[in-house]
Amino acid sequence: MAGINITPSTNDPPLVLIIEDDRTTRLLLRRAMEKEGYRVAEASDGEQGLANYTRLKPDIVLIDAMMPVMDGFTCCRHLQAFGGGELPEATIFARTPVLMITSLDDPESVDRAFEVGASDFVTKPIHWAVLRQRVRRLIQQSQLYRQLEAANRELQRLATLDALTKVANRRRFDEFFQREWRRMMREQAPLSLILCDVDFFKAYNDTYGHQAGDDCLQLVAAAICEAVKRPGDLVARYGGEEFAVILPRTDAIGAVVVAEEIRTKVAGLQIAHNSSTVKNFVTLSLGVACTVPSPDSSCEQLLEQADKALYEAKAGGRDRVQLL
Ligand code: GH3
Ligand code: MG
Ligand code: MG
Ligand code: MG
Repeated sequence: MAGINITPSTNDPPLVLIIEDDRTTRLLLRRAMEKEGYRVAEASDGEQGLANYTRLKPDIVLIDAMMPVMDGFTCCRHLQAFGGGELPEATIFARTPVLMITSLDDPESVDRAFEVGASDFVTKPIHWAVLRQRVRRLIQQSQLYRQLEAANRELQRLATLDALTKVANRRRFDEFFQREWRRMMREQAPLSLILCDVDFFKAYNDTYGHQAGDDCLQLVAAAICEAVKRPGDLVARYGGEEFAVILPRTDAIGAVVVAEEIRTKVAGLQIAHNSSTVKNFVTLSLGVACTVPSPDSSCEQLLEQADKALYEAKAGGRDRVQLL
């Protein structure tokens, strides 16, 4: 997974929160955990345990089942609620693990412990080797799960970006376009699309080389992003030297204003282009289309319309915005 950098949020040893009303047991638990190299926090009943949990965000909770004020089962149920309430079974590993300490002569409490969301249990009198191993395994599991989640989020982010220009890629464009099409249909609001194409880009590559061409595309993409300001808009690399901009809730007049702003920004970069026959710097041609989506039209039609507008902008002399 080259290029994906997942670092743990902290290098501190894991923090164990011990919630236990019996002082002696609490002390023994603390010693055992400190011997393993963990940091330890304590609480002597469920209520205090909840307060410490939210304040300290421990990596694991050891909780006694039988306690005054609030027992371990009730406390455990509340702890799960902090992890996102009614989570599906599959996300159980996403929560902070809770190890319940039950009485050996009380087999029903084991069932109850799992019912309220405990990750595992040990029995009293405590078998210290068993406790150590279970704590170690639960911490490892939850750390691994978090790393996987972070890697997954990073992969998803990378999968939607164009590697060269860092704007959205074609796949993200398609997804976004269809979603906004449906949303604007529900809202009966206009959806605008701008297609931007670099003028005489083949000649640019031939004159200045492919590397300069790549650099140019990066600058153009950044300039387009500068001109597109609303957080609900999307700038994407549509392919090669073409970029697409999706503007939800924007009418044709608004879209033309944005397109002009893009054209001006890119021209303003003043990237020398001596093989261009329109200007001696890099310019864009832009096709704009707008519609209020309806069930008897399609997003493909809007795309075709923008493409046609772009063609007309090219035919009309390039370095211009054309609305269709
Ligand atoms: P027009 O004004 O009609 O748009 O002419 P054009 O030369 O820009 O259009 P054409 O489609 O003939 O050429 C597009 C060029 O864009 C050809 C291709 O090599 C270049 N290109 C596409 N993707 C990339 C890229 O990622 N990097 C570089 N350097 N060039 C690219
Ligand atoms: Mg107790
Ligand atoms: Mg093109
Ligand atoms: Mg071109």
